[in-house]
Amino acid sequence: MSKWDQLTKAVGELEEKKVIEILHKFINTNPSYEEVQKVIKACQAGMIIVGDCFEKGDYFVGDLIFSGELLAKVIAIVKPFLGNSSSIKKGKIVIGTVQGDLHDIGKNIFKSMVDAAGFEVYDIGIDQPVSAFVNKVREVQPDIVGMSGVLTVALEAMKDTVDGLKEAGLRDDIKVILGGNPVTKEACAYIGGDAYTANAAEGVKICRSWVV
Ligand code: B12
Repeated sequence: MSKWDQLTKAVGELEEKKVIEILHKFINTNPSYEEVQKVIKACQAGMIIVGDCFEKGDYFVGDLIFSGELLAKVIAIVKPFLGNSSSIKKGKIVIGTVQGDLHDIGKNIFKSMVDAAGFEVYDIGIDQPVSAFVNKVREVQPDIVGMSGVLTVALEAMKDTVDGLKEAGLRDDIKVILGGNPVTKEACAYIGGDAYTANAAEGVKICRSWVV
């Protein structure tokens, strides 16, 4: 089994000791940005196993909470290897998890990466109503708005948020990127986003392409 499969399995089985052991060995190799992406991918796959076990009734909400804490530790360990935040900022981005959704691990990963890529990041947090996005966009006039959501119901909240930005007359001045597993091509078109992804590194590439 490859080390990435081992990591996926250890995250899926909530084996904290094993996860931390694999990561400590990994960071001792002074990993590149691309290698850190492999860690994130492996952990994301592990979290899908956690979600599947929860759906089957083998794991409970307490296990979801534990998996969230475990992934936060993983991100703290690999964050120094995601690159240095550049002092010359390339663009502004407002990010947040939409109303009704409390998940923020993916958002926080994207935040760390887009910050390291040189963006000025304004993170408004989780479970954010339309008004919070609208107010922040009015205040900081970003180039991009990033919305995160992993619950199916987040899709409607994303649509409401994009509609709210339209009603406030702000939509035409910004690009909107949607992040999270439930966002498909069709969902993105329905919501009115400019792009979508379930991969933070791809999200960073898209954002970069918008501000060059
Ligand atoms: C951990 C977890 C929790 C934790 C979250 C802790 C935290 N601080 O975030 C807690 C315990 C709070 C939780 C609660 C619940 N959860 Co939960 N949870 C999960 C779990 C296991 C992992 C999510 C995760 O962090 N994945 C890892 C990250 C890295 O992946 P990611 O979020 O997709 O992010 C990546 C990309 O999508 C992208 N990205 C993310 N955001 C953004 C934003 C932008 C702008 C960009 C560009 C990119 C980007 O970048 C990331 C890295 O590549 C998932 C299982 C799954 N399959 O996802 C269930 C899951 C999402 N939860 C689920 C459920 C049902 C719940 C609860 C309703 C459970 C309950 N009965 O209380 C509550 C809902 C609370 C709420 N209102 O939000 C379901 C959702 C089902 C559905 N279709 O809606 C899932 C799918 C589990 C399942 N299979 O049943 N959960």
